[in-house]
Amino acid sequence: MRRRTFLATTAGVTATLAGCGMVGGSGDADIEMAKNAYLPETFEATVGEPVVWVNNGSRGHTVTAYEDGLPDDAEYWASGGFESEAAARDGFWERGGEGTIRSGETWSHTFEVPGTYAYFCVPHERAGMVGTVVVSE
Ligand SMILES: [Cu+2]
Repeated sequence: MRRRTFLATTAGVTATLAGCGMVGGSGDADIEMAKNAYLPETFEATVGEPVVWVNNGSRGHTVTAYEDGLPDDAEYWASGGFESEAAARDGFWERGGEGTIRSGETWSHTFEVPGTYAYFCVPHERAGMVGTVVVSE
């Protein structure tokens, strides 16, 4: 198992080192992205522990917070590090897919404020690719 994790990590390094949130292989992931869905659609997380998404599909996906789907006092969060939902949408559609987590890549985010977080995939929102993270202490 450790060997498999190591190989998966090595394969992804060159493609993802420039972005933030690079973590280990897909065996470490909490939420899978494939076929225009997040699995599980609702994930229960803990404050201070990273939540890891992996793209096991062939298309690129994003993990993008709904600005009106954040607990009070929580910061905006999205793959690509955008500061607002509008910036994330523009980054994807106007600037060549910024924020994309490509096939085989992982991305992680650590939640510091408990509560319910709603998020979506920019290119596949209309196909129903939405998810929820419920964070508790
Ligand atoms: Cu998607």
